[in-house]
Amino acid sequence: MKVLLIGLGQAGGKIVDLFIAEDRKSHVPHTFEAIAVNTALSDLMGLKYINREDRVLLGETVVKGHGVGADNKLAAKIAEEEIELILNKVANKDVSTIDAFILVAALGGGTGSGSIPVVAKHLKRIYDEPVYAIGVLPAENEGDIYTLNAARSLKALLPVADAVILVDNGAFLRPGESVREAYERINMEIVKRVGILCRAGEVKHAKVVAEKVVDASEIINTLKAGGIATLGYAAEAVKREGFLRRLFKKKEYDIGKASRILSVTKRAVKGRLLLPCDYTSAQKALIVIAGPPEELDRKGIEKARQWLESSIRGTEVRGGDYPVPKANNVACVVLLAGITEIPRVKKLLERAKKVQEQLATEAGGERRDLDYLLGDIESL
Ligand SMILES: Nc1nc2c(ncn2[C@@H]2O[C@H](COP(=O)(O)OP(=O)(O)OP(=O)(O)O)[C@@H](O)[C@H]2O)c(=O)[nH]1
Ligand SMILES: [Mg+2]
Repeated sequence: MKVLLIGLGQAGGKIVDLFIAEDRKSHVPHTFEAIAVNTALSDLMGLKYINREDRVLLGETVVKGHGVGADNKLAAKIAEEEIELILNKVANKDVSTIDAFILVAALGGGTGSGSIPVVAKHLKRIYDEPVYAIGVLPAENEGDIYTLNAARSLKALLPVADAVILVDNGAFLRPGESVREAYERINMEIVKRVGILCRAGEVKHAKVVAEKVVDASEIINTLKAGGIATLGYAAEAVKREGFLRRLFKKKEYDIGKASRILSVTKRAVKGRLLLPCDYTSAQKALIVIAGPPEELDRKGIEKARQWLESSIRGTEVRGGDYPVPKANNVACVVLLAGITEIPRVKKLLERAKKVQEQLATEAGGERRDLDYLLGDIESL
């Protein structure tokens, strides 16, 4: 699936920059094009792989290139007023060759959080291609304002994006580690998973051919579930068996291959998802098995697909393979779409509601105090 990525804010820009770095290393023809948007000049300057002419500085006259300081309402206003700057950059890309847009931002900050729903809305207005979002939620220990920002942004984003792939910054923390220390690892998890998913259908130009290609329509149809989606991943090392051994012990070898695919799929779903949630509440799903072509057993993929189909609420599970010659592991990426049972998001929204009420009483309280005091003052 050919994708135009738009990284918004600091985290969004960094993640998209990593997408491009990995994409340019891959043996598969380029899958991603990218644009970066920010209100902070230094963040844009810090990017390494996104072309300079594909970087957009917003709100220059308002915040003078210094960022919006976690004020996502201000960021939304600036994005709305200066949307043409972004749309012009998009128009400079050859949109007719892309299958989808993916907007990437941390939802807890200011610039990315505030601008992502605005950009999604305008892209939907102009283009027929689906508009997806990757939204990074703050970890629980990141503070009230980030929680409120994320809740507001999610509320605005869900009705306009075709699907929102959520990532929890807290999901990948090791004991005693700060979120900042984990950024690189989290960003790599996102890029690896989404990269495999999108690249899987693009190998058709290479020497090897997938048995069951995961083309753009498979991903798009899965994400038609709408709402919230997430991704699972697991991998298992493979021992390269010699040709003769494979030939003479074919049956045994095939059973081993099929059961490996099933077990790696189960681990991808039940292990660490980008967003912890109850996977059985998914409405649709897509399984991609990547690895050396001789390991991608058709029956194994079918078994894995049937297992997931019988495990989730919905009934539509797709499956395909992504041959990677000389790979030393079999990896599985699972896209779970239309998920509804997400305690992490429920908790975030409940906390955001409390924070909002607290802020309102503080503001209300101040107003009452002044009114009360003014009542004692004689007017002119
Ligand atoms: N996963 C991940 N999260 C990040 C990264 N950098 C920042 N964050 C998280 O992103 C949130 C803050 O959003 P930023 O992207 O820094 O903010 P911004 O969009 O640039 O907005 P302003 O700086 O307020 O203008 C917090 O939850 C951070 O923990 C990163 O590289 N990776
Ligand atoms: Mg910033």
